[in-house]
Amino acid sequence: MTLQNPPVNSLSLDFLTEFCSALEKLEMDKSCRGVILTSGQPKVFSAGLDIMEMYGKSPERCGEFWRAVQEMWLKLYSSNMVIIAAINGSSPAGGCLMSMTCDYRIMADNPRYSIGLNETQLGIVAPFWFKETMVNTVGHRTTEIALQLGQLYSPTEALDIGLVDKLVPEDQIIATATQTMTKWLAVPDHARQITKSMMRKPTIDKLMSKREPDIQNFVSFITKDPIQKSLGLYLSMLKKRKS
Ligand code: CO8
Repeated sequence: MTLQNPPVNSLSLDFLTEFCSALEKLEMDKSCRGVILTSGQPKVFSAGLDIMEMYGKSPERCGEFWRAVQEMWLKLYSSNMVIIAAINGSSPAGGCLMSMTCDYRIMADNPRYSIGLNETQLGIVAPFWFKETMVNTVGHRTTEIALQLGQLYSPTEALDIGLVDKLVPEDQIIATATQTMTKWLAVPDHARQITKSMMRKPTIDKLMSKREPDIQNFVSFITKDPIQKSLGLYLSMLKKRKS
């Protein structure tokens, strides 16, 4: 699957809805056992959640957006397919979350790219299921540091802490992902799927049982004046950086 939402594959409500429906089709297709997730945009895997969906929007719209973010995470994290991330560009915040839901992460070895959960840098807080996905990937202590600092890691640093599993030159990323997929698909599906579910079920169950309070929590947090102000400042910083 190639993410195509120019310019930076930000995860808007429309894009998330389309992504979930495409993933569901593959999930139902018995002939599809694995997915390689990559970006069709240069230099960026995904810029994470579309900040414009969280800025100046009504509580109802924010709630609808957050439900779609939850849905994306639930579909990816609980997928029966083997999902390999071919991270061919920067992958901050929601982009990093998306990558961490995959079974294996291969990143392009380009020091200009970065990956991590940088929410605190925007003045916002990564929800418990973002945090738990990271704990499940790199461990508690590394997550504690990474989340408080809102740390973005270079590919080499990300490999060091286990946030990605392999670095390759960018032009070899799809070939490497394909070879890796062959290895994963050699394992009998049912045994691998039950094992995957055993590892991930407690985190998935936790969000499933708290979906509505998590939406309410997001809406009341994101619509607060100081949080809106932080997001506004961050957006103008993004624009200024460009000029
Ligand atoms: N959302 C919306 N617009 C974005 C985003 C985004 N996440 N990222 C970039 N853009 C816009 C830029 O403002 C710019 O717009 P314009 O052309 O109108 O000026 C355009 O996309 C292109 O961006 P750049 O020029 O910056 O592109 P580069 O190729 O130089 O850099 C990067 C790409 C590295 C991805 C860079 O754009 C960047 O760092 N973006 C910000 C990434 C980020 O911080 N995302 C965090 C989103 S928050 C999230 O995912 C989790 C939130 C959890 C909420 C929990 C609350 C309770």
